[in-house]
Amino acid sequence: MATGYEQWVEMATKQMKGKSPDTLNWKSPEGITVKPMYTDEDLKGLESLSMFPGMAPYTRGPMATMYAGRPWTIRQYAGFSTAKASNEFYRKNLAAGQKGLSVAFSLSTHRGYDSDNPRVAGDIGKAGVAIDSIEDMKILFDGIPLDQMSVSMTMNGAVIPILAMWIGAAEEQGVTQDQLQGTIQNDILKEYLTRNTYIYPPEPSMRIISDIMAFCSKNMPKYNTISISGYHIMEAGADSVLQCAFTLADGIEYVRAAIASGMDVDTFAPRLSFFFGVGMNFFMEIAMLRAARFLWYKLMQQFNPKKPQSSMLRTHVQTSGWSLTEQDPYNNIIRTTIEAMAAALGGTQSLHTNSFDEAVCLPTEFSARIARNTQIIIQEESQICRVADPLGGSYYVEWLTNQIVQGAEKIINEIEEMGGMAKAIASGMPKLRIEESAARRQARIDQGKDVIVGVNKYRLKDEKLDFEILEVPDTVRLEQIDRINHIKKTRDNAKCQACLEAITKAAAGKDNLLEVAIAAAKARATVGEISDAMEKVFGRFVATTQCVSGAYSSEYSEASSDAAQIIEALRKRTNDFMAKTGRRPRILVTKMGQDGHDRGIKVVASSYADLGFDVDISPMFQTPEEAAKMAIENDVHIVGASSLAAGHKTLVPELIQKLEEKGAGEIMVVAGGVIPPSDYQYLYDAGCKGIYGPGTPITESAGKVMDMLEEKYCK
Ligand code: SCD
Repeated sequence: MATGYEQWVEMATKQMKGKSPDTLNWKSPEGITVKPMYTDEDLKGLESLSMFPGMAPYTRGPMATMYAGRPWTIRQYAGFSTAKASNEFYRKNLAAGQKGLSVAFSLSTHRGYDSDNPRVAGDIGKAGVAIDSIEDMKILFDGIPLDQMSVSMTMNGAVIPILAMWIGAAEEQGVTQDQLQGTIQNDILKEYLTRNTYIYPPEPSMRIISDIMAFCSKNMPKYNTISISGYHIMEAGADSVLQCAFTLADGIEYVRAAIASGMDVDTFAPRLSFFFGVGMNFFMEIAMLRAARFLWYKLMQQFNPKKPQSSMLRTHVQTSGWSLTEQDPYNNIIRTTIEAMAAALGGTQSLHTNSFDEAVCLPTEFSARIARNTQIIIQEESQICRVADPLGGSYYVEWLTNQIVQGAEKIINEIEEMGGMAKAIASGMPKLRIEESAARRQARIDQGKDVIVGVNKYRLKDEKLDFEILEVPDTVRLEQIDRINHIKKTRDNAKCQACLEAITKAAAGKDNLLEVAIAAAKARATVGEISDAMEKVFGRFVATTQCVSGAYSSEYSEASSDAAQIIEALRKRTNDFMAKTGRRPRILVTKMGQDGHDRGIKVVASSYADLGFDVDISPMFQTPEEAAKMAIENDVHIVGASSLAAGHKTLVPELIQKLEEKGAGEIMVVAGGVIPPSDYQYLYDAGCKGIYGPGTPITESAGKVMDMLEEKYCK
């Protein structure tokens, strides 16, 4: 008598007209082979991961009742322009059902620069709110009771001045430190890995983290001292196994640093929190969150924690910004809903849902409302909150959870053998793995193997944007500069200077940096001044740029002959160019301003190199002047400027102008990234030769670049 499974195989084979159901197996980006059907047989012999929600090993969630007792926090990440404008936005959102705040800071603030610093002229208030002093911070939270509102702040580089200003602003509101609740991102390791808003080198940066943990565990017991972030790792291109492994390995490194600084694990570990990114691979995302909780529990046991909370992974989730498309952008509402469902079914504690227009511009009030209501509707209409971990016991989900545990554990062991995550990052291993994964993904999309609706399939013939675009005016910078000048004129300068000297002394010695910075913040020292006071001792970190090779083209090795032909044709064109001109086409890819998102340029650089270009990558955070100088020194034909943080209208025209001023007007400039189509003409008028928005296949942009180069140099 055939078993149930054998009968199923027979039936499936018949339905597939004789083909084996194994032909439906799908290999995920993580390298996991997913079958079309799972049974209890698939769980045999696997480590048992699932117990009860709220109980170790927490695979099923950190709380016993999960959302049946209290749903996740609807916490939208936002901030732009001035503190006043952001404060108004927050208050409206809270009145409309948002439950917690999550502050996005200006990139200038992230990097410890005041708004009057010429390096950041193109960044002020564009991708987050500009904060220069405690006065700005007080306005940001005006009318928002900080003893009741949980506030998350995404800050890593300038974490000491910003946290100090927040604590100071709360105290001036009459709120004591022990009443404060919220989270500071404070995760510097992933900044070196992907996000790039670091200021100091790794060693003093790790000391800053330990100082914050020590201060907060003593004075702010309700405060989450770090948000160990996988989100940026995913957005940089990591698959779910890589995201899970690298994030937990970062976490372990922080635990070790805190213990090495003399803290007991149970004093700080209960207030470690996490942050994951969730994309479109629905069940994989759910399994990743479950696997991360299990693995964190398991990894933490080496430190012998006594409190259960010390090994309980609590997390915030953000839906994937990268999965949003500029083309047919209302599709993004559907994508975000699916991703939000995955986050909820994976058991997140807090959630941000992206706005549909984020591949084009900053969210408007309208798009932010839809994003927020996505969560409210799931919580209040769908009834999915009624049961804790409703997918617990699903053959497929449990099996997949186990696959991610095994895959991530392997990578974590590899990192342990290298001596931990700080050493692994220094070796470049995680960065290269992430970039390789990103380049492969791009190649799969460019070939249509991975479908993106509206981009590489079902593309609209006529794309037109029919929604409002939010633009931050350049006057924000001038307003901020006025405010800085006023503060410097009206404060007690001698007192402020003494506080800044105390910070430099603490940086060189052992005093707690946060404690001395709170005094400086209250004495009206600015973000730039407090950062500089530490920089005197710590120095500023400059990253070296590495790039993978071969990952993009290797995805084409098994590609359809059409796709392989496109690649071959482009390679032939770059070879012919060399034959005719004596040099390969040479491109400088650069990031100007303080925008740290470098996935785009890394993918472009490694793919263009695979296609036969000579590629130079500039260091991060260039001024237009520096980028122009490098282009000339490297004698490139063309510069590709990537902008994802709304600085394009200032930075790209300035680059073109600087090239002309230096007598190198023949070097062409093209731009890519998040640039609203309504700004295209402005950039063309300024002399930009091409603009390649999100979703442009590499083969398409490279083809257009070659058209221009051949026209100019080969005719
Ligand atoms: C929860 N509680 C329950 C319960 N569920 N009590 C009874 N029954 C239940 N079922 C309790 C908890 O114990 C807690 O109380 C309180 O309710 C709040 O719940 P929580 O789970 O702690 O939720 P929250 O306060 O929202 O905290 C969630 C995190 C926190 C722990 C994850 O760290 C957080 O808010 N993180 C957000 C991070 C963030 O916003 N990041 C944005 C990054 P007690 O506290 O008393 O125990 C954006 C970013 O980087 C974007 C990209 C970029 O800029 O590059």
